[in-house]
Amino acid sequence: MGMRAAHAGASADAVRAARIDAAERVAAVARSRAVDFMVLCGDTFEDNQVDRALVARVVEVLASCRCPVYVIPGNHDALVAGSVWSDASWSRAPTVRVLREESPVDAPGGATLWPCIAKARHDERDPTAWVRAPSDGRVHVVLAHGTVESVHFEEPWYPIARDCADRTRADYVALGHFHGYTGYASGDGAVRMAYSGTHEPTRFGERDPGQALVVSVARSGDVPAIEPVVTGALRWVLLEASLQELGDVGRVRERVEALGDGAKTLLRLKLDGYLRVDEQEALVTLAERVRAGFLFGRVESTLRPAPTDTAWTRSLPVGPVLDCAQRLARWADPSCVDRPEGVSADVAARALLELYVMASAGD
Ligand SMILES: [Mn+2]
Repeated sequence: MGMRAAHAGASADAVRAARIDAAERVAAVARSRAVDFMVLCGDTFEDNQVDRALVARVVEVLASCRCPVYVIPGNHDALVAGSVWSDASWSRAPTVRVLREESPVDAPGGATLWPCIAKARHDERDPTAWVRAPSDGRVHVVLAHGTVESVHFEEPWYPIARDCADRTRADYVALGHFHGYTGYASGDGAVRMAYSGTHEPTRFGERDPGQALVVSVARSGDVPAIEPVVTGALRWVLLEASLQELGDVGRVRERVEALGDGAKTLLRLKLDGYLRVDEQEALVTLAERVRAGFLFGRVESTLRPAPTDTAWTRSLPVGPVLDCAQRLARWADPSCVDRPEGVSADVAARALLELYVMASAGD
């Protein structure tokens, strides 16, 4: 919450509002499933400078869950002096509890929580190192924020070992930091550790964001049942296409149209390759469609103009490549009368453009 969403341009307000709406859907899931409790595993907020009115609003949403809610600080909203966690609104919501110490906490349903607290933006230590759950029949749940080892992240801090669930003997390790739902198998193949991902997608290129996880552990030692529930509303779509052949603009247009209603979709269309003169108008129309038909739409183009005549063939080295280009150019001329059987002017023109693409690659 509180992301500036500068990457969403004029749609930033809508993107921020969607995150509150999605939080309300998370609370609705907690109510409808009558869960024992809910956990938020860090980076609830973009940073510790977010508007305190937003903090109060988030507390209000969490208080509407009708179950205890346990929250740990993450590296974006680390437990430091003057952090979001010092806001008075937390103390006004008795069912919402910010965990500030590394010590086990009893939760409803016979669970024991092991909160691993981020106290700085960066840390090179495994935040779960202190946890070792006893075999006492309770359901042990580790709450941690960090980077599971050997996974690439932009923010590779707070390393968490892949065998964390085995080592800590936890029934479940609830993770925050990564934006997409990702589970990790224990030594016996059962998944006892997972990132829920963010409740609402955040940016282009994410995998499986926009969900909450409903996790059920009937008894200590049982394999957790993990059910992802969709809570996000906006789609962030990155479409990439390389234009090479006549008709490619139309094919890209079909992919754009296949996205359907654009009111909840942010679209980045990346184009490279070659644009033919006879498709320039179609491209302009497509770009207008992308800009006007979506909540956010942007075309990023490194298209180069395809040749309008065959003058470029004169720069080819003498030999088979030049011979080939000259022959194709002659066949591509609609008035040519000696094309081999099965070769149309259009096929020859396409082949000539492909030769142009190859000959000019790396220019
Ligand atoms: Mn983080």
